[in-house]
Amino acid sequence: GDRKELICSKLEEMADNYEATGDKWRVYAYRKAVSAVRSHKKPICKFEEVSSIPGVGRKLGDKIWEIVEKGSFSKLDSVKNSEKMQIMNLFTNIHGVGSKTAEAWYAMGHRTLQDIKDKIVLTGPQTVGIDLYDDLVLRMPREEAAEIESFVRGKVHSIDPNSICEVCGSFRRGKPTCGDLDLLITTPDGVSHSREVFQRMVLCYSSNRIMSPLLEELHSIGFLTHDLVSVSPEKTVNMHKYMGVCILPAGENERDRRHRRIDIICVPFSEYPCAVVYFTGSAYFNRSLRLLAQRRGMSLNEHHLKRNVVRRKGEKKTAGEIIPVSSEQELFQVMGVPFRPPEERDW
Ligand code: TTP
Ligand code: MG
Repeated sequence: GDRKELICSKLEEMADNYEATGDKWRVYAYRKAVSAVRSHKKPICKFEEVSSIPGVGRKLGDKIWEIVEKGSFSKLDSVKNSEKMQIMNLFTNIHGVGSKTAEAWYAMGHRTLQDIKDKIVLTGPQTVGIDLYDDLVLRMPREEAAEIESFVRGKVHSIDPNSICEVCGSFRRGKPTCGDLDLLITTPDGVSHSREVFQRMVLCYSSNRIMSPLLEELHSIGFLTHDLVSVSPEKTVNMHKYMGVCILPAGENERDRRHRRIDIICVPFSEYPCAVVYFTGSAYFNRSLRLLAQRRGMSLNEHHLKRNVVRRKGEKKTAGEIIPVSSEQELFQVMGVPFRPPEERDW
């Protein structure tokens, strides 16, 4: 029979292991292979089928064939069972801990979460990450993400009925589970294409008028339970970014609610299309889009698309000019890329 789901789950698990050790290239190769296997239309029963999948090289092909033949993946089993890998996974699953920190803690001889609690001076976000470890290690079902979204959207619209509030991230890409909820907020300002200084004022205005009261209310009703990072436009570029933890009120029939990660980001209306594309992702898709922009003498980030950007040896020589775009569609069009719906933006 077809073993696609088994193949994908084993490769995905291997990618997670490599992520914990910081091996970015292998993570990339394995994730890419997962996506190639998923979108392969025919069942995979013969070796020739494996090697014909675009994006799967010979080495990975051999591994996939092992999974097809034996139903197991010996390299994954040995890596997974190694003590070090289990601990690296344990540590990197703490919010705010990357592979370098985990590696350092391991080298210092720490092996358990209790070791970390007792012997490490943690950052604020890491402390939250450890306190809520059992909840935050889990991805939330799509249905719960939708509930959180409509809950927050209701609050946003009761503050300002004209504002626009949209979930991005893995939810918008149609994923069955989400690591967090990425919520983007903006207010139509009627002055979109005017000077940057003016837009900054407009952002500060919506940040004061919408974001601040929103966050205050969500805290006061106990929906937001922990703050991770909050950067307001006075301190940073054109964006008010809040990262924290929330919990839905328990309904009558629900099992206990869990804490979930939520990001709420407020941007000026003129930057909304670029922000939507960026926060929809995936991170891999964003990288491809940025490279594509560069090849056309443009540059793209979460704020703007710019033209006439001259680079020499990868370094920007001219800053370029902002190309105003009013929608995602227009952004793709100006870049000369066929539009891709969010569900098709994993790569
Ligand atoms: P995430 O919420 O980290 O990613 P996600 O929503 O795709 O997946 P998950 O279910 O695990 O939450 O970030 C949201 C988007 O921001 C992501 O899809 C693309 C963009 N992004 C980058 O482009 N580069 C990055 O390094 C990160 C962290 C995010
Ligand atoms: Mg997300």
